[in-house]
Amino acid sequence: MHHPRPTAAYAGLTALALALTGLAPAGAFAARPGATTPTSLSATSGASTAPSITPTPQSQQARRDHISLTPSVTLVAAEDADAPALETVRAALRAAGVQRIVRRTTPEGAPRGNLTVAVGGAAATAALARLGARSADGLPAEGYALALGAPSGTGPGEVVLAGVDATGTYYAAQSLRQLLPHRQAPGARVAGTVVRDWPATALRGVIEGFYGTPWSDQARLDQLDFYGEHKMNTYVYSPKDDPYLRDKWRDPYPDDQLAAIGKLVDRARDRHVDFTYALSPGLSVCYSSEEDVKALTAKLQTLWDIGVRTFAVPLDDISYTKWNCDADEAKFGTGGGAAGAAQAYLLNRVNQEFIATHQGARPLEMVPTEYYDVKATPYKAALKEKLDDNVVVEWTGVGVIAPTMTVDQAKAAREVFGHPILTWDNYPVNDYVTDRLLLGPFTGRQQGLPEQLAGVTANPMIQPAASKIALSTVADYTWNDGAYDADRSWTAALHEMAGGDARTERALRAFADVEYGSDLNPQQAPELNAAIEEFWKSGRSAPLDAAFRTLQQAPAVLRDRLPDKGFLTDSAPWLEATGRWGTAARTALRLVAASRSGDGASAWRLRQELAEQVSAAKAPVYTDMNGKKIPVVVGDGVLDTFVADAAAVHDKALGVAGHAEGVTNLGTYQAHSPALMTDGDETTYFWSDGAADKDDHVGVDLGRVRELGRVTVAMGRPGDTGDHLKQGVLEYSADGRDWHTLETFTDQAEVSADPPAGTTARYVRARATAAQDEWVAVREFQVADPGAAKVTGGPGASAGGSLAEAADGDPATRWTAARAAQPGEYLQVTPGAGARPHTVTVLRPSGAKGASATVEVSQGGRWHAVGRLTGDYTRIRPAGGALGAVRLVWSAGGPAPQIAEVVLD
Ligand code: LTM
Repeated sequence: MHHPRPTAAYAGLTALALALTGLAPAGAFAARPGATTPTSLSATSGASTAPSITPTPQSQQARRDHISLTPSVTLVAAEDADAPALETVRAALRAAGVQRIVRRTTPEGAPRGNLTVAVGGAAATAALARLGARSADGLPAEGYALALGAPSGTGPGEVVLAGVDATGTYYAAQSLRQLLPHRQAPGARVAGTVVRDWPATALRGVIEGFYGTPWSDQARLDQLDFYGEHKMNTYVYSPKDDPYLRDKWRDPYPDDQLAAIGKLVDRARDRHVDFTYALSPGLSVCYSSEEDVKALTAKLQTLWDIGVRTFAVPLDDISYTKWNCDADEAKFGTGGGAAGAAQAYLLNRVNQEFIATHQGARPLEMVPTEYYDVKATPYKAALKEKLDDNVVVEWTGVGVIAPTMTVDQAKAAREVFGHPILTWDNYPVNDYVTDRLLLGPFTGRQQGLPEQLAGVTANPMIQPAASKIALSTVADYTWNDGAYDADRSWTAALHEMAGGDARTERALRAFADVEYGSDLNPQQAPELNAAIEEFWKSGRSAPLDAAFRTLQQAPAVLRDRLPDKGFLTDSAPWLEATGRWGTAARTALRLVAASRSGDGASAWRLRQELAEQVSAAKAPVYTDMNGKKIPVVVGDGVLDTFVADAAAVHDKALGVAGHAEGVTNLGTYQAHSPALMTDGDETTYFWSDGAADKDDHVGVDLGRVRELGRVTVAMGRPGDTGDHLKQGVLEYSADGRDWHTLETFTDQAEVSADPPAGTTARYVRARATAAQDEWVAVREFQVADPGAAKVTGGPGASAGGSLAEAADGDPATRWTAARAAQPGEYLQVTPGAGARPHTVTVLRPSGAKGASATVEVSQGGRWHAVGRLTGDYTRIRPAGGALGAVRLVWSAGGPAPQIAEVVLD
C-alpha cells in the first residue's frame, strides 16, 4: 500500500506571510523527498525549546509566539467530535494546570480571556487559517494538523486540532498531550508550533504472537493505552499458548473469557486501535471439510458479535507435508503446491462467506506456512494464483528473526506471494531466548520499507511492559521511517519510560544497555563496552567505576522511582542480576588496581569476593509457564569478559598461567558459553547455536606461549555425544595465525593427542575440515602443562578433586583435603623443570585459616622452616637464593586443609 507523501508544509509561504502568521523562518522540518531532517526541533529552532513529540512528526515548525494556559479554557468541538480525542485533550489540559474546561460547539461568544482549543470542524479550519497553517486536507488516512499560537487579537492564544478522520484527530490530541507541561497550577506558557503529520504506512502495531506465558488482560489493556499514545493502530491477538486459538480452535470461548476479550475490543476501539483476532486452525484442520469451514466461521462470528472487525488465519508453525484428513489428499494431492491450494481454498471460503458478508469487516489476513523467505516455491505459487487478491499475507522478512529488512526484499515478497504484505516482525520477541530481555531499539529496517507494505506488526516479548522500550521505537519507525534514528528513538523511549526523571533515566539506560543485544543489535551493552575499552586504554578507573555503580544501584533506583511498575515485575530477575553484576564488576575494577599496585593481600581478598559475587550475579532465574527455571543473562560477553580480564591481570601479577579461556568462532546457544569448555566441570558445556561449517573451530587460549602437554577434547553433551565435530583436525599456534597440525580425527566425540616434547603454543583448537548438519557441544577442552609445578604429599584430595589443583596455575581452582592432617604429613610443591623461584606465595580460600602449617623450603639440598601460614595470604621470600621445593607441614588435627594456589616465582 502506497501513501503519497504530501509536499512540504509551508513550502510556498513568503517571508512576509511568515511574519504575518508568526511562523519562525527556521526550525521547520518536513519529510519531503530530498529534505534533510534536523536531529531535533530544539537543535534547529531559534524559538524556545519545545518538548519533542514521539513518534517523530513528519513536519513541525516552530512559531515565534506562545500560548498561555489560562485557568479556564474554551473547548470548541462539534457534537460528533471524536470522544477519545476530546478525552485526551481534556486530560492533557488538566494535567497542565487548567482548572475549568468549557465545551462549546462554536467559538462565537467565547470569553476573550480564555485560551481556545478547537477540535475539528469549521472552527478548527478558521483557526488554522488565522495561524497561517495548512489544513489536514490531502493527507493520508490518520493524518492531522495541530497548531498552537497566539496571532494578534487572540489573547492567550489558540490551539487547533484537525484530523483527516477521527483517528487523525485523536493523534493530534496525542501530540498535543506531549507538548503541554505537567503543572499543578495554570499559567504555563507553551511555545507556538505547527505540526502537519501523517503515517508512513497504514497498519502499525503489535502481534501478540509468541510462545510462552500469554499476556494478562490487565497488561493488554495497558498495552492498548500505550499503542494509542504512540499512534499504533493495530493489535493482533494471537498468543500461541491460548488453547482456544490453536489446539481447541473449534471450541467456543467460555463466557467469561469471551467477555474478557470483549473488554479488550472495547478498549482498543477507544484508543483507535484495530483489534485483530487471529485463529490458527492448522494443527488439526481438514481444509476440504464443510464442517471445518463452518466451525471456523462460527468461531469468528462469536468474535464479530463482541465487536471484532479484523480477522486473521495464521498457518505458521504447522506441517504442510502431512494432511490432517485423507479427504485433503484426495482433493488437493500432495506437496507444497497442494498445501498452498488447500490453504487458499479454506481462506477463500472464509473471505467470501464471512468477511464479504459482514459489512464493516476489514481485509482478511493470513500467515503462510512459508513465512520467512522470498524463494519461489510451488507453495507460494499456489497462494499467489489461488488466494483471493484482497487477502493480506504476513511475512517475517528473510529469516524468522530477520536482522535486516530491505525495500527490495519487500518488493520480492509482494511479487512472490502476489498479495499485499504485512510484516510480522519478530522483534523484540524473546520466546526463543527466554534467558534475556531485548531492550535495544528497532534497527536494520531500511528507510522506504513501510510504504512498500500494508503495514508492520512487531511480535513482542513475553514481558509486556518491558517490551515498551522497543515498541516505542517500532512506533517511531513505522510512523516516520524517513526521520527515524534508532539511537534518538531509543533515548526518547527511555526518557518517556523514566517519566522525565534524570536519575531514573540514567539507571534505566544502563539496564537497557546490558540487555541491548539481539539479532538486530549484535553488540551487547554498547555503552558499557565503550567505557570498558576506554578504561583499558586510558587506565582511568573513575568513569568506569561510575558506570558500574549505576548498574549496581539500578535495581534500587528503578524500584523506587520508575512509574511503570509492570516493567519492574517483568524485569525482576534481570534487574536483580544487573545490580549484582554491577557489584562484581566494581570488585573486579578494584582487583585490577590492587594487582597493579602490588597489594597482593588485597588482590587475593578481592579475587575471592569477586568469585562469590559472580556466582550471585548468575543466580537469578526466570520461571517459564511450565515452571522451568532459566538463569538469566545480563551484559553477556561484556561484564563476564571484564571480570575474566581482571582475573587475568591478577594472574599475571601473581605470575601464574591462569585459567585457559575457551574460544570459538561459532555462535553460542543460550547460556552455553565458550567459558564452559574450560571450567573443569564435565556436566556443563559450550553449545553452538547452529551447525558447523568447514573451518569453524572450538579451542582454548592458554594466555601465553608455553609447552603443550596432552590435549584432551570431550565433545558432545553429557549423556548425548551426538553434537560433535565429525571431521576435524587438532591444531596449535603461537600467534593465532600460523597453525600446525597435531592430529586429525573422524567421528570421535572424545579426541586426545600428545604433542612431541618441547612443542610450544598459546592457542590450541579443533577445526572442522568439512561442513556438517550437527551443532557442536564441548564439555571440556584441556591442555596439560608439562612445565607446571608438581604437587605431592597429602592428605589426599576430597572426592572429585585432585592434589594438583593446589598448584595448577589457576587460583580459581582449589585443593581440598579429604580429611584433617595427620602428624608429619605435608604438601610438597616442586617447581617445573628450568624454573628457579625465589618466593613462595600461598593463597588459601577465605575461611580456611584453621589448618595451620609450617612453611619449609629446600635450598641447596636442605630443608628449613621459613615461616608459618598466616591467614588467606602468605608471601615469603627466604634469604639464601633459589628454592628447590616448598612444603607445607601440617599441624595434626584441626580442619581439613585447603589450598587455592601455591605460587613459586
Ligand atoms: O514468526 C512466526 C510467524 N511464527 C513464530 C512465532 O510465533 C514466534 O514467536 C517466533 C519467534 O520465536 N518465531 C516463529 O516462527
